[in-house]
Amino acid sequence: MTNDDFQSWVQAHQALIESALQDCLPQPGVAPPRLHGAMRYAVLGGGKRVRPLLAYASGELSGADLGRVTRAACAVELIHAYSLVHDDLPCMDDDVLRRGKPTCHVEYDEATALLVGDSLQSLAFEMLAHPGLSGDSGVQLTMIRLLAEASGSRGMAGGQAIDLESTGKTLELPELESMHIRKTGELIRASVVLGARCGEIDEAGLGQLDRFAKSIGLAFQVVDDVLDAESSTATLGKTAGKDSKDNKPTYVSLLGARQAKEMARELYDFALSALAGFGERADRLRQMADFVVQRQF
Ligand code: GRG
Repeated sequence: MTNDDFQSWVQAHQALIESALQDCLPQPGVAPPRLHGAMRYAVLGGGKRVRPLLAYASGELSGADLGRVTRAACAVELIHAYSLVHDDLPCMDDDVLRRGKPTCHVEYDEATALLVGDSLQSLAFEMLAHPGLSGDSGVQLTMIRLLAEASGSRGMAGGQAIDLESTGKTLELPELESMHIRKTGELIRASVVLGARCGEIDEAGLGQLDRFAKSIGLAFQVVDDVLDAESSTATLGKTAGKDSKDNKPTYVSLLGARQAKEMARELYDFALSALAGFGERADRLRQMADFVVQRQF
């Protein structure tokens, strides 16, 4: 598969997820119109859609039906969008720019942004509980539980709690890693596993994918820290340099930029080694691993 082929695959699947998100979000005319308008503002027309793309890539590996993967991909992207809206609130990261436009609470108001996050979270589980998601209700329940665990207090929300507590403190590398495995890694892991679960995959295969996803999830965060330190607000579409301004421990503050980049490379190699047994079926996931570590925003 060439790089051109990958670029067209990314664009086609970004268009597919955009259209599915357009359809699953309530229309702005539906009551209450302000909340529904704000939900659409927070989700549509922005973002790289890394998590849906990972779900599609692992769905290709397991021979999954595209419609099923699209539902699972919507669920993870809705959870991600909710987390960004809440993360930007004044009581958390207090940011005014996201995906190149004013954050949800700036464009609307804080109460609306809070409800946007709540409602996106509920909609995510509605998508996953859809009767068309899986032919096997046991597998579907497993998928619902997986997303609940990945996004809840033992996963993303828990990671965010540790992040808030650690501002201004010095963390050791294992503590930083444990925070990011929860805050960023768990949802990335869920994206990969949910995509694969939409098709046929055995336990051994799931184990390999899990190893891949853990490494690539952490690599994603290391790259995020490097970009925050080295890139511009215009390129990122969000406020650059915020981590050091807010005195947050990051891979760059702990290791320096050069070593952080080396760490991302090691995690990338580790992720690829986890895919070794899959042969060509995992080529999209390999390309997604490149995409994650080479991204510029
Ligand atoms: C509020 C429960 C709760 C959780 C918030 C994910 C998160 C936890 C906060 C986001 C803040 C942040 C910068 C996290 C680091 C990595 C990350 C998730 C970056 C944003 O994800 P991208 O780059 O964003 O995939 P786009 O806009 O492309 O979707």
